[in-house]
Amino acid sequence: MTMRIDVISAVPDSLISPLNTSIIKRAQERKKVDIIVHNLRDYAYDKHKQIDDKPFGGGPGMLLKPEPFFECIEKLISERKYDHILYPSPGGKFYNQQLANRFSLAENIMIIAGHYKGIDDRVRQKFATDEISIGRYVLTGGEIAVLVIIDSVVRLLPGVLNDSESALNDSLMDGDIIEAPYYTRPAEYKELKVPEVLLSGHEKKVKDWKEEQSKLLTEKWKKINNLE
Ligand code: 6GU
Repeated sequence: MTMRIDVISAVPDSLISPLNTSIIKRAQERKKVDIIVHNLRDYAYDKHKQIDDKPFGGGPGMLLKPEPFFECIEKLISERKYDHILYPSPGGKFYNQQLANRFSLAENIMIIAGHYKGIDDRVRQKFATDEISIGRYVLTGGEIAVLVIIDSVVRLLPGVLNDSESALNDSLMDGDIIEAPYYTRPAEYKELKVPEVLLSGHEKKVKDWKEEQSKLLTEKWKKINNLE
């Protein structure tokens, strides 16, 4: 089965390259996901193709007008059923691995990217099923959040990661376990040494070391992030 993801953006160029790179590119080539980026401006119907306007009530900055979004979203909705219509916004629910897992079960997802000061709120009211924030900081627009969501969801789709890639995250399914550090050759570089145990070839000792490191790093991670 191929998941379909439609993204609506005022700056589609900011999405195209990242989505056509590395594992997400490969996932599309393998037909595990079909990602379609819609240029909001293509749905502007006035002759100047205007997509933004000043906010009622004043204030700085410009807003994305409702009509181009309504045109685009209503066309898409008339064509298929969407399991989720996501609106990335600093006011949304904090994104986490659980949400990524849930979204990865969908057949069709739509993502509405805001830009500038955001979008006319009627678009959110009318269509958004999930409002998602990717953290407590401010971005210039929703596009980077769109990429975060797509990346975290697509890597979960069956057949996207190869065995060697997915083995990396066996224990990471809830994102709350930090893994032991990794090393490759050379065993010594600029006087920096790879931990001896990893060179020993002693399977049991290596396994114990990784578990111990993981435990220590997870504890440290909880501490620096004020968790538990
Ligand atoms: Cl989803 N959008 C913007 N503009 N800023 C954010 C965000 C989203 N999540 C955290 N900060």
